[in-house]
Amino acid sequence: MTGTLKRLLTFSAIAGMGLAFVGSAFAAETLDQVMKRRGLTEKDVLAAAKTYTPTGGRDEFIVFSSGGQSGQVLVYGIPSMRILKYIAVFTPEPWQGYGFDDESKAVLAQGRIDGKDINYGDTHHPAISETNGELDGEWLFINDKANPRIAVIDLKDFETKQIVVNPIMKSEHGGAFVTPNTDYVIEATQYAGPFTNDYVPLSEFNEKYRGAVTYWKFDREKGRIDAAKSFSVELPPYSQDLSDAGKLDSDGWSFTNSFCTERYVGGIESGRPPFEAGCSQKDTDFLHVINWKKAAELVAAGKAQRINDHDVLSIETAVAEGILYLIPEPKSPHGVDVSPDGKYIIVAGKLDTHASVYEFSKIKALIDAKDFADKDPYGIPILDLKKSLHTQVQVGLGPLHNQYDSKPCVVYTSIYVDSQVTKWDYCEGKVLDKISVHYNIGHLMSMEGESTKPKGHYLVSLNKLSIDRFNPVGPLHPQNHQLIDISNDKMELLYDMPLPLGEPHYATAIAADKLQPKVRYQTGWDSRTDQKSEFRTLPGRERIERTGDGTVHVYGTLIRSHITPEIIDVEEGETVSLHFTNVERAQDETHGFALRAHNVNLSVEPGKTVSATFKAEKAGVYPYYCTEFCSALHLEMQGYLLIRPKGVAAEGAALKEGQVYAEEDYTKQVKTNTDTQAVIDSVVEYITQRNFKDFPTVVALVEDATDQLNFAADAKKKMEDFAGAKDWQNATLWAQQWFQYQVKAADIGLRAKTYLDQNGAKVVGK
Ligand code: K7E
Ligand code: CUA
Repeated sequence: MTGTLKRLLTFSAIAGMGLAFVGSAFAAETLDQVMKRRGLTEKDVLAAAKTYTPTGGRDEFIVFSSGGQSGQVLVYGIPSMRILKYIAVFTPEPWQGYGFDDESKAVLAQGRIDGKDINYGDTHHPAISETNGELDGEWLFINDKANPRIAVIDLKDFETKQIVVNPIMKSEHGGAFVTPNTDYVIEATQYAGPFTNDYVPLSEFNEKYRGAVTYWKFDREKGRIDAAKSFSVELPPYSQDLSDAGKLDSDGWSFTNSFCTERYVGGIESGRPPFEAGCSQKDTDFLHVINWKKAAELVAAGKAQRINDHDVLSIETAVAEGILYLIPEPKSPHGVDVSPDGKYIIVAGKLDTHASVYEFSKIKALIDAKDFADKDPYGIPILDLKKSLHTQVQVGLGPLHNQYDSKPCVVYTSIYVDSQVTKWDYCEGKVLDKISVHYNIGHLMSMEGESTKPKGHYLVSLNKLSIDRFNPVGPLHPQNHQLIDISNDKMELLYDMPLPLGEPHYATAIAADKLQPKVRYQTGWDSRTDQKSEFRTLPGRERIERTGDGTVHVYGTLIRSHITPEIIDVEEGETVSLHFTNVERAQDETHGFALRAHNVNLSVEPGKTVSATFKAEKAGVYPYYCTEFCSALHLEMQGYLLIRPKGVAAEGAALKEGQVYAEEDYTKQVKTNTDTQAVIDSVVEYITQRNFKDFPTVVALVEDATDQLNFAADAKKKMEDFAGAKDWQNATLWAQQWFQYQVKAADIGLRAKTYLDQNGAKVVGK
């Protein structure tokens, strides 16, 4: 048996016995001793038991959190609070090759504004796609407040597929929120601006600055937003804020609140009282109530205006057709959240201690009876506040957002100024419980709490400040997400998680079993367009082609442990277009590709094809290598890009290394390989005698091992040819290459064998 294999086999045997030795050599601490040493109370230990997830364990819920101004989405598990991934969305991110390969650059380019790259986003509100008001786990949407944009993320591979730029807004906030069947993704303005892209002086604020709600049409079959079928409803310049779509009883309607309906424009530099003073003069702002279903029909009937190549229903049309209404809401509101049954709409006002519960049936009755209290300066009917309300409840100082429990009538409201979460009953109108959080909570999130079927169990408090909660890391502190147990009458704080990237605003959680992401791509896949890549290639078909326009296309492959081609030879001034396909079929065998001085850094997951195009501007030597530690010979996964000065001829493979190997080296290596093959054969026999086809994981491993053995056969053939010509140097090198493939096949085979052993495979055919 060869050394390497012996090591692999012995290793697995020892790993199996390992546990038996623990405990005898050292006297382990008891739970009591650990509690004493670390100063833990019984309550702490109980909280730990509720969150601790043993190795290999899984979480019940998966959270998608906004990454704030990092322009990314953070993914973590509940109850463990372990971070699983950052999804690159509006910001280049090297680990995922996002913004470094041609395919993802094309996605980022969709988000350009006035032709300019915008390399960050201020993400606020992620939304998971819904079917009949329930989260379905297929798609994720997130907004960019700073540069009004919405991104589409596919939850099959957790990759950003599309970015759309709002055609009329200059600022936004109230997105992304989906309608109950994800027909539309809602995006509402924040700071008003002119719809056109030219200069409009602030003296024309009331006349020419506008807010809007955009309803982005989502084409589920294509998995993309269809900009041509999307539309907006024009609104007054009222600083619209968050939105929510109606559901069940209120399906077809959407709700958007606002602040600064004073339409105040600050200017402290010229002696005017600032925005913050002028924007809080009135006691109430406006909740906007919009019939989006009817709005879509009006647009289809040609009642919209075209502005910047986009359909916009004017305020005038919206009022005339009866699809737009206003209701006063207490001072400077923030969150607006429709109850799971769609019957109530809860609004929390930052400068009011109350949460207001509006009742949709009352709103609808007032609209049907045309019972209006007033009109705003733009002619929009205003419904009476009292007549629209179910109740108002004093919940604390600075209420912001609301999330629903699985128990009927129970809602949680974040209380910013008091740094608390208030649990209350919105049917009866009474407070049930309060808990302190650390500190200054913004949003809060319950499990599927925005859907028609909230799941209860947990709540996360997304705090704006962490102050003294963690080890200090300088003036810029991490954010603090606090996990709270809500399964009992009293809320219990379980865990603090520092989030070291951006300021997350909202987050959304879904039952983990609703997500079914894939483990690999179909070979040769362009993951950004979700089609076979025209640049894919297969092992053995790697090639370098020059096209008439001076472009050198490199069609390469990546597999443990080499990059093909290993030498890329071009002339100064040529354009180089690299295309690499990861031809692994194994799980988690990603290869990277980093090239010096060209800003090329690729992540090529199994099956994926990615490209990088650049100009070979400066003659020189540029090493490249794989950035993922993918196998024992990962460091040898390397190559050179040679950029020759103009007119200098390529050298070819006229390398002059020394003659190292003689015939006895060759014979020795062949003997090793033959012994190794016997071991592989025994593993193969072990696997094939069992019902391995019942285990998809093992089937994938077997495919992967088969690939490696096919490569081995190819190397063996080359070895034999050189041996026939008595070229012992090259014959021995190919014998060693054959051995490399064998080692990889054996490694995979052993993984498959272990899996079968641990998962109760049965012997078949005997
Ligand atoms: Cu910060 Cu929803 Cu943008 Cu509130 S938002 S906190
Ligand atoms: Cu591939 Cu390292």
